[in-house]
Amino acid sequence: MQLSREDLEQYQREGYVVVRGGLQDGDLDPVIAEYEAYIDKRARELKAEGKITQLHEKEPFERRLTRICEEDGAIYNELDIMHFRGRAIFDFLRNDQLMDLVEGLVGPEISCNPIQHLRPKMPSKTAKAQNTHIAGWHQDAAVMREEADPYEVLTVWIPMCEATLENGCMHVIPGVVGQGILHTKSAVMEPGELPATPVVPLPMRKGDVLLMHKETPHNSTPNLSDTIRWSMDLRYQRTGTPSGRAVHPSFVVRSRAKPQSVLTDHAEWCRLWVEGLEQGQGYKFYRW
Ligand SMILES: O=C(O)CCC(=O)C(=O)O
Ligand SMILES: [Fe+2]
Repeated sequence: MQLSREDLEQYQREGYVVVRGGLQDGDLDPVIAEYEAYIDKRARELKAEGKITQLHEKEPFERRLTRICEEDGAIYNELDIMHFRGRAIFDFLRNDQLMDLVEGLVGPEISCNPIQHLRPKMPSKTAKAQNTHIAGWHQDAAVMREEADPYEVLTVWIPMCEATLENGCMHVIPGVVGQGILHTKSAVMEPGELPATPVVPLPMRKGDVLLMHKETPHNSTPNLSDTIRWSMDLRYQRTGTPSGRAVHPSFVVRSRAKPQSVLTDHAEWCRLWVEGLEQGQGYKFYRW
């Protein structure tokens, strides 16, 4: 699917657009299956080690990890993209349908930005404090280093199950692009730094894709449901422009000019991340 003229106009005007049904189940299901298989394998290991008493095999993807983590939280910290480094998620980062949407805003020479996460947002009532993942108000530009300021980095937020008001969907403040970084003290915006424009909540279904400008303020609210809000947030920039996190690997995911530059070697991507994570130790990721 290509972005329509209306999508492009909305993005230019509001600083975000939700593309309804931009992806199919077939695009996301290999990633989900890879995570399900890993959680199953790790649950069996934890049970064998006596750390959990039950496998919770019958629970769906949206609940199994919560049940396991009530007894032992180890798996939670192993799932983010740069630590997990699965083949299906690596392939998804250059998924054709996704690239077609990204190309509409970034152009045909696209690199994947290392600020990329897969988040199981756990129900607040049972999660440990560090696993609730309630994102305070921020602009993504503020989590990138200064060298990226003059360039665009597109945020792509993708729910892997339904994201609702109850389970903590995204919220944006529309129409504030062009004023630069509004944060003055920290990576979370203070109430006085927030524009007075009304907030737009963005409930989304699996298959919907949010494309968001890096200056658009956004947050996500607590997960008040009893299931996990699984999502990915990825970022893409024009190849050759700064990622804002130079110590971690960017790599080419689409190129019309040099198709052979696209990184398709999973082992090489894993190597880049292992090296980058090591080099990133002690690196100042934020400007505050
Ligand atoms: O997933 C969330 O709750 C927040 C994600 C976010 O801040 C982002 O995608 O930039
Ligand atoms: Fe963000």
